[in-house]
Amino acid sequence: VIVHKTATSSVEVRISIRMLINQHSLVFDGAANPIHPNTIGSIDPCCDVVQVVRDAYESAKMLCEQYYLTSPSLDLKELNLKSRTQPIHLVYVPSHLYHMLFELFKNAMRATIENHKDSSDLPPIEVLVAIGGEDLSIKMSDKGGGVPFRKMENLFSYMYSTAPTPTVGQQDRAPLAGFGYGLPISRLYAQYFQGDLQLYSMEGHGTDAVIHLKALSTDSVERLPVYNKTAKRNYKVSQAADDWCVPSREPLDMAVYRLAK
Ligand code: W6P
Repeated sequence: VIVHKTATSSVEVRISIRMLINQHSLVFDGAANPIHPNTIGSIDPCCDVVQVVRDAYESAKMLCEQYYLTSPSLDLKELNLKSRTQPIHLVYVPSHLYHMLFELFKNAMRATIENHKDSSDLPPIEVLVAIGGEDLSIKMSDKGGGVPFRKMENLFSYMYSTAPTPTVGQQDRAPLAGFGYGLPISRLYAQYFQGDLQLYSMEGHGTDAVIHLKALSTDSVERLPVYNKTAKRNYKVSQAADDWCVPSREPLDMAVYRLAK
């Protein structure tokens, strides 16, 4: 496997290699997956997007209820431009889609609950799946109070991810979603097949998270990392890329926080 000049991230390389190894072993194993007989390795040529949304919601809901004893409901709509009655299918890796949606649901649920602590009813999480001629987009909207614009880019930063989560009270329990590595990795999954993951937030209201995917399999070619001279130089110069947090590169106050713990 080769490393792209834009692939500054070792996670990108890891996603590509894992995809290749997994695909190879699944395909050459010879046995069809008994649960999903149509899949080719990890690729489902007829991936039921709405079903993956429901599955990811149910898993996040279970986690959420363990932690908060409550969870927001799901308001799911689908829009198929070409045929309004046809379900939305896509050639895709369901596990990647599930991973992204699960991450977004956890964040949306946490924001919703933390923002409605003293009210008895929670606003639902709204999901819209829309397919056009080119794009398949999934928008997840929460009314979790949003994130200030200034802090938006932090959500995709691995450095920020390692910061202690500002929880109220319980510092000893892992929160439902602690702005972990989940969001940056989910965006890499989306970008892997030429898609993207974007967050739009309005402080005081809520957050929209949109996953853009290619509707046509001819468009969703893998964004494979390529190894060339530039990449090689990059690896030599900046060994510690921003992907992994080397403890010695952490901000000082975090190192102090760790020592104090
Ligand atoms: C928030 C922060 C966030 C990140 C990702 C997805 C949804 C949300 N909602 O408040």
